[in-house]
Amino acid sequence: VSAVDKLNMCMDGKHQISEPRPEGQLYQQCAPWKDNACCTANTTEEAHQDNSYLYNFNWNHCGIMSDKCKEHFIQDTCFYECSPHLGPWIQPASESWRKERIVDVPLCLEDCESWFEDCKDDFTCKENWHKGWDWSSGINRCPRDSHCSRWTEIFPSAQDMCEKIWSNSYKYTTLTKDSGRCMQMWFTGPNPNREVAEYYLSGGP
Ligand code: FOL
Repeated sequence: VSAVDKLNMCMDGKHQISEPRPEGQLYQQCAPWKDNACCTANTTEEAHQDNSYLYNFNWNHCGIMSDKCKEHFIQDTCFYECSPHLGPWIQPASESWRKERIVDVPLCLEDCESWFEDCKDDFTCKENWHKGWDWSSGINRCPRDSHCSRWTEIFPSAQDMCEKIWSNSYKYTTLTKDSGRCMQMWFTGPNPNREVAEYYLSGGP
């Protein structure tokens, strides 16, 4: 993949399309990606559902997840499924359900901190949400060797949460949105992440 393509490409995941394209009908929180996206309208509608067919993932594995917390997981799903500017961080994956993954995407401070703030009164039983669930009922439940704990017992800091929850998809940074050096999960208007990808492709810091 050339440097130019790396600026505008889709990862070979479970639901991403092969090439980014405009998709006018992206649902609610995923609408910011409508001008150029790796997701379909259907995927974005599913991203807003509990236990969606995307991964049959159960956010409510330790009681009902609060709406304010869930909003960030929906935004993370939009970012993960729709982003066309993740090229610099795409790596081969060893899971059965995807060929490629993202590693160490530098997430803007505000996005990680607000995610943690809005989830810190919720509960979970696992630090890594990619692996080790009990899937016997069709959706993920806490495995037998675990129990539901306060969010902050599992994730002592925003950094722990952002980095560990999806097996280092994200790297915690102290870079703020105005730096142009970190990726934004939450944005309005034109996608600010293209120039961030450009910066890291041209050598980075
Ligand atoms: N968001 C971000 N930012 N990065 C991601 O990598 C990401 N991945 C998902 C959703 N949002 C993301 C997908 N989530 C399983 C669990 C979670 C999941 C996808 C699949 C799952 O089936 N886990 C099995 C192991 C399957 C395997 O590795 O073959 C398990 O043991 O629980």
